[in-house]
Amino acid sequence: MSSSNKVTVILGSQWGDEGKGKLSDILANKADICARCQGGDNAGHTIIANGKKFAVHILPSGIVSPNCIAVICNGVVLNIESLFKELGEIEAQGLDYTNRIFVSDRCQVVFNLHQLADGFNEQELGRGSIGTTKRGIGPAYSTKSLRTGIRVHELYSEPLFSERFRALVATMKKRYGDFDYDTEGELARYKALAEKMRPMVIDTVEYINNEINAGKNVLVEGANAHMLDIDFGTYPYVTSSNTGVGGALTGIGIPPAKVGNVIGVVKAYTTRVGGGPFPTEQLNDDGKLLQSEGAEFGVTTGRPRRCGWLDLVVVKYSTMVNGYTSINLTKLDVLDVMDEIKVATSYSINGKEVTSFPADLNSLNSATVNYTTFKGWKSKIANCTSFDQLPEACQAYVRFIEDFLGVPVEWIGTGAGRTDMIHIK
Ligand code: 2SA
Ligand code: GDP
Ligand code: MG
Repeated sequence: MSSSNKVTVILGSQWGDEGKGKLSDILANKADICARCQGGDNAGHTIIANGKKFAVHILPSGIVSPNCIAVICNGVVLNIESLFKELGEIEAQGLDYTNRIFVSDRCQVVFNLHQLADGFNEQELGRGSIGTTKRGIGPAYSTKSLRTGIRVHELYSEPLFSERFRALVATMKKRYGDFDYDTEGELARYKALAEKMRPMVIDTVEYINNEINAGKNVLVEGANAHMLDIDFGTYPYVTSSNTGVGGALTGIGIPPAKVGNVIGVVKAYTTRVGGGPFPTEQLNDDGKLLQSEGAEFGVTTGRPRRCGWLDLVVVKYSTMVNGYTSINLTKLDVLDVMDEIKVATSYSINGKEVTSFPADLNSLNSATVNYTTFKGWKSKIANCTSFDQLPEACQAYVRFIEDFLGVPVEWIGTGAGRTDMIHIK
């Protein structure tokens, strides 16, 4: 590999759960490093490989490939308990992770305090709640911005860590009232967890940049997705990080010139978990069919996912921001049963046609969605291994998406397993 080797970034283009984990796993098989750059254990990435099912939340999907090194970079908010729980699950599935997992000394730590705050915030919002995963993600990014958060390297510095931890508890109690919390007991517990993690902690900024310069193949696995981005998503119904290519740069500490391919993962229909607008949602039999055929349940919380038609306004917007070089169209097989399939191509708001996603959620409430309708192919595509083998109506659906976005569809998911993927070269 040459020293001009570029990083590949995998990003969710909709509201998450597009199937990033599956593509990450496929590409991680040939990668030296698979890195996470943002989010925390709110993510839920499923990998089905060699007859086994893995669900990772905080770990990069590359952990499933025996020769791939998994790196949790500075932009991630890290729940150390979740890290060890998942590593235990990985080990129980027969995988050895020795010397294959590194954690950035710059990560912000998610304490159970942040999880409590997440619950309190949601309670306060009542009917207007975000529908978070209650993993403490928003509060952890909040204390990062407030500069009261604690970074991994601080865990190893006394009396700094104890002082900052006690101060964090005090601030939380001022904000949320005097909740029950064994500060000294928790502090001791976190110190023990930190010691257990110590061999994994490195300066990932220096490590990854050196590895790229040495010609290593680095894969970045985005978590959550474009419409959950704190800047570009359906604010406030979003997560608390930048989920796009910008988040990959700042979340790892690499210059833009080191990024090569940016693969946008696009589910062949749309799903969303939690509250917030969803213009193409189908609260009818079509939505129910997508939900059951696609087995649409949250990997982290088990919540049923809301379902609707593919929204190309969303995907075009996400393509504009992230500059996808190719698309992985996933779960196309789920549409096998549909008589007809709809795709949103624009919205009409106050009599005007809108082709980019508006910032103001109120204007979305009055929007009508303009659809293009396709005939269903009504046959199973699970055994198709090339584009030519797909039924004609199915090919037309893929070509339409490709033309609309102006980006080639390079991968097509035809089932949940590692091998259920058409690669168009
Ligand atoms: P948070 O917990 O603060 O990040 O929640 C804020 C919003 O972001 C959504 N969110 C997600 N949406 C889809 N998938 C996610 N991961 C899990 C999965 C979700 C699950 O893979 O299925 O199991 O429920 C994820 N994580 C965060 C969340 O629903 C809020 O709308
Ligand atoms: P992620 O968060 O983007 O990694 O996606 P999730 O793992 O949360 O959800 C995607 C779900 O779809 C998982 O259950 C995957 O096993 C499954 N999946 C991924 N690709 C395909 C596909 O092409 N077809 C089908 N039927 N299932 C898929
Ligand atoms: Mg998911």
